[in-house]
Amino acid sequence: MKLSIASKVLLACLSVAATACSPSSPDATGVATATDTGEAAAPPARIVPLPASVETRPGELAIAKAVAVELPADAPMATRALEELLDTLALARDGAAPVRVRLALEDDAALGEEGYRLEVGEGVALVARTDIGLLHAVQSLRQLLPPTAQPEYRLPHLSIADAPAYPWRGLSLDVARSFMPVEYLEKHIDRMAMFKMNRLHLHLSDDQGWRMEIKRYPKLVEIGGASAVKGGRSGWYTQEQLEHLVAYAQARGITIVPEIDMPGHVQAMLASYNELACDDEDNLSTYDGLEVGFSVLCLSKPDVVYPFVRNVLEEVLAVFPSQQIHIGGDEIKDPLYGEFVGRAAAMVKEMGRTPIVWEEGSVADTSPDMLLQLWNDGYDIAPAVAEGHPLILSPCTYFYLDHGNYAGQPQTYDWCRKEGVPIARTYSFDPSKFETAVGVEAALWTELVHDDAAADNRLWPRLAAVSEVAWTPMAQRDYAGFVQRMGALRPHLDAQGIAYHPEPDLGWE
Ligand code: TNX
Repeated sequence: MKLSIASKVLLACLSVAATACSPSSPDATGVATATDTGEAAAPPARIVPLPASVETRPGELAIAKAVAVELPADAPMATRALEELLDTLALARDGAAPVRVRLALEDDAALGEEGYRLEVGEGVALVARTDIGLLHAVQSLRQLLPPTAQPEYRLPHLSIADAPAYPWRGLSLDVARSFMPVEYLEKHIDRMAMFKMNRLHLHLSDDQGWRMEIKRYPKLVEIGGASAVKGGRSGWYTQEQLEHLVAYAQARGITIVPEIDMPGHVQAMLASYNELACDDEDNLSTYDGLEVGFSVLCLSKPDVVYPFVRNVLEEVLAVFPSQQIHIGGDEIKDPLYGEFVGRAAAMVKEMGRTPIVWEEGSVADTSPDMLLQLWNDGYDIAPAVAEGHPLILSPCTYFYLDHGNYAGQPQTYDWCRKEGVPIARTYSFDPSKFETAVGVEAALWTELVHDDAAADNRLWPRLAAVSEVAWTPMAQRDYAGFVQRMGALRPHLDAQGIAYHPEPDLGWE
């Protein structure tokens, strides 16, 4: 395969630590076991996603009341996470405490961009090359500890060396069909961070609603923001709220990737600004149904459509610093479709960013530095891979979380897989079959998901499986081990107030 320079650069900046992601394997179940130290033995090291290597040693470390903390000056994300952890566990910071928790940045190339080492012995040492690596180490430490304050904590003596297989570990949330409040998104970001996920893709526009304030075109939210799928929530975000969310996510190691879906899925846009439709268009009202693929920007009016698209993108990019920007491109048949994708992608590039388009965009004539998001398992993506397009993998039979946790779950779709998408199915995906994959991304479409509890039920615990698919190489994963480790992490999900699906496979019925 020949990759263009741009594509190589993109892959290089996305692909983190594949080399550092080596290592030794855990025991057969993937669960590192604690040594038998008597009655109050430390719990086994149960971490999701499974680290590259976990070695436990005899002995354990007891911690009570306070720890001495050593922090590097320039690791704000890890520092914030550690302080939050200590607060949650009611552990004071006291330089004279017998147990020392030491976070250090070391310029060791073997650690890679996101890798870390975690040692528990006489004290606790977390080492990484970057703030993000240290943040991952803190998340692992957090999972080794209980989620709420206890009189005493016990950690098994161990060494963890870890790094992710893929740099893109994402979730796409459809806030367009049904709006999700900022407070929910904040909670959700915290939950994703616990599983070391790092991309939150917000599907900000669709036929049923437009969710981002665009100052130049206020009717987008006045009209499009007041609309939603039948039974769903309407609403929209101010640019200030989105900037707040971007910063909130950034502080937790997560990049928010915005999507404005074009040139189809645009009824909310057409209802707001009728001139974007062709003159013979007679349906210009907002839409609350479930159909897809019926609306399109009038591509034979380039003088109207392209300046509008450019102006919208300019405001989107000003709010979202993400290097990658999603411009949609799904489910539309129009003779000018390929030209539109080419021109919209070029605009994003001119603005210094990298476009993402749903798989269908592969028909457009673009350079390979455009990312494609694969969503149909059977789509012939091979030609695009041969051209060097990096892929975000979201095949619907594994990752469409609007499909049931089990076959026939009420209020779920089954168009992609009639048996639903049970957690074991999600877990079984092997991304390595796709040569140019940068990672995986699950998707929660919200035609049938209308409140926070329903979103929690569809996302959890399946999103934890997604995190492991993206983090841990296939050869090291095993479902039985995952089941055990997730079983042990249930109190952490409870402590976060997640209304998860009571998954029988995890013994959560
Ligand atoms: C397909 S995947 C869609 C969405 C729907 C979803 C429902 C994709 C790019 N388009 O518009 O919401 O199916 O499962």
